[in-house]
This record gives sequence, C-alpha cells and structure tokens, in this order.
Amino acid sequence: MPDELVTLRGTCSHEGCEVATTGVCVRGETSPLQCTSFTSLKEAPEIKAMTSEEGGRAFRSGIGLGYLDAGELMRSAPTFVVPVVGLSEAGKTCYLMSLYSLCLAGRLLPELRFAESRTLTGFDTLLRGIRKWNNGALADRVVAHTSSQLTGREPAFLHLCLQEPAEPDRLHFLFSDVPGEWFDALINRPASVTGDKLAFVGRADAIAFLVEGPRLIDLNTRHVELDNVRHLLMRLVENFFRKQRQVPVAVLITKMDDVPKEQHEEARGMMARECAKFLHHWQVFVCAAVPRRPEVLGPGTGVKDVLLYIKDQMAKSVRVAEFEFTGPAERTFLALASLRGAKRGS
Ligand SMILES: Nc1nc2c(ncn2[C@@H]2O[C@H](COP(=O)(O)OP(=O)(O)O)[C@@H](O)[C@H]2O)c(=O)[nH]1
Ligand SMILES: [Mg+2]
Repeated sequence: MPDELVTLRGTCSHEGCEVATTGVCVRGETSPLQCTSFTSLKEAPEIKAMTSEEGGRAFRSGIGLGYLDAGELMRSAPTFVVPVVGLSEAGKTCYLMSLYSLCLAGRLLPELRFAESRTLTGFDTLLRGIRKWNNGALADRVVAHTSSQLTGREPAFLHLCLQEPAEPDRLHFLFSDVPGEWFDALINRPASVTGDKLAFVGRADAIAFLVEGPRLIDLNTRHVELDNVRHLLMRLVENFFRKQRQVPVAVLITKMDDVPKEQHEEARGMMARECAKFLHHWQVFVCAAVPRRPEVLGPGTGVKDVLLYIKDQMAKSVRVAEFEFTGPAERTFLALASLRGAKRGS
C-alpha cells in the first residue's frame, strides 16, 4: 500500500490547491509532502478507512470507483460500462465533467433525466476546475491531469444513473476516467496494459473514443494524429474484440471550438474514413465539451448527442450484458431492450 498517499491528511496554503480533497498537489509535486505550502495534520482514522486500498472502497485519485465498488454496483443493477478512450489531453476528463454539468442543469431532458450518482464527490472535484473560469475565459488547465501515479494500477469509474422520463428502469452507466498514458502504452507496449490496467475495455458495452480536432486539422500534427487514431483503433479491435462482437463506438472529435466551422466537415470525413476501416458500429460527433471559444461552439456541444447515441445503441443491442468485470461466465441479463418488462436474471 502506498502509505504516504493513504495516510496523508493536511491543508495547503497555495491558492487553488485542493490537495485536502483531491490528494493532488497543484504545483506538481509527486507527494504533497514535498510541497512547501502543504501542512500535514495528524493522521485521522476515518480518512484512512475511506482511502484504504485494501478495502477497495477508495475514491482513488479522489475521482471515481475502483473495481470493488463498481462490481458491487453492477451486482445490484444492470450497468453499462463505457471506457472513455483517448491519448493524454484528448479531453476525456472534460467530457465527463461536461456530461455531469448537463445532468445537473437538466440539459439531458427531455430524453433523459439525472437520477443519481455514486461518484458525486468525484464529479464535484472535477467541476471545481470549471467554476474557476475567469469571465468565461478558460485557464490553461481546467482539470488536473489524470495522474497515472495516483490512480495506481486500477481504473477509476464515474457513475451516472439516468432515467428516461416515461420508463421505470434506471440506467446505470460507468464511464472510465483513466490516464491517457495507458492508451499510449496500448499503442506501444500493449502487453503492459491489456491484461491489467485496460482489461476492463473487454467488458465494454460501448466505447467513447476521443481525438483532438485541432490536431487533425493542423497540417503539422495531422499525420501523427491520424497514425495514432489508426493504431489505437487497431489495438482496440485486436486486443478486445477479436473473440466477441464489436461494441458500438462513439467517436468524439474534441475541442472543435478551436477549429474554424468551415473545416468541421473535413475533420468529420477524416475520422469517418478511419472508422470505416476498423469498426462495425460507429458514429462521429463534433464536440466542444469545455470550449475556449464558446462563441464558436457552446459549452457541452455534442456531449448529449454522444450519450443518446450510446443509450440508443444499448436499446437496439441484442448482446447479452455481463455481470461485473468477470466476463461471459456470469451473464445474467439482456441489455437495455430486455430490461423493458423483463426482470433481471430471467
Ligand atoms: N478548446 C477546447 N479545449 C478543451 C475542450 N475540452 C478540453 N479542453 C482542453 O483540453 C485540456 C485537456 O483536457 P482533459 O479532459 O484533461 O484531457 P484528458 O487528458 O484526455 O483527460 C483541458 O485542460 C482543456 O484546457 C474543449 O471543448 N475546447
Ligand atoms: Mg484525464
């Protein structure tokens, strides 16, 4: 157990640092103890219990559920797992943050309404970043970098429970929020992550795949970006969907407020060509989750569309959803279509 992290408690005098709740030093120190602004308090037993790695109940990184808690949720209710895939800075965490703010603002209506979340603390921690906007202008970083070190070997999942107003069933979603470095490793050293850190991708019900729009459009980065997209899609298919049906993939072209509108179709076309080579069920979305230029695309552009696409695909799916992360052995209920009217396990 990384003692230093689990027993750490204290306050920081550095403006904007929320190490007390997030465990993350905004000045970039590996441990808050190395930061001169941090004052360590005596360890409190209740904090230790909350963050115990052994108990598996941790809000690891202060953000999401670990496998144990996610598993518990999945045993109690049909749950859709949606890995959010993309290299560092693609906009994964901002997408989730934006999704949560749409939930709170009732902006998923009329199709969906927000019922609950078991990761409110995690979402709120992320949202604090957004609230620090200065007159609508984004700071350089609106969310803390999703740290490999702090999230450890396990992925973190953010939970949203949504309901279609006319339907009785609640739809539970678990979105992964994992470091982009893990997907770098999937491209360059797949064996280092496929059996361990990214194994949950094999349990996906749908995938959200993110690529940075401005990097697709900029001729200096386009080649590298398209190469990354191809490699990442290829690895996903090879490593997780060779022996089972491919799941639907929502492809998000992010930060499109930074791309002139005349070039949006060009970006969409580029991604559509790549998707057609590797994927069976996919749709491309132009997004601006947390725009720097809200006058070009408003906050949350594309975010709801992606969620509705995923939800609709679940409704169409005849695929058998699985219980927990354990794979086919414990298949218990059909996907969304069968939730209607059918009791779980029947
Ligand atoms: N212009 C623009 N920038 C964005 C948008 N969403 C995210 N970003 C920027 O991209 C950076 C990286 O986003 P983040 O969600 O941390 O990426 P992650 O590494 O994939 O989780 C953020 O700090 C934002 O400044 C967007 O919609 N528009
Ligand atoms: Mg992140």
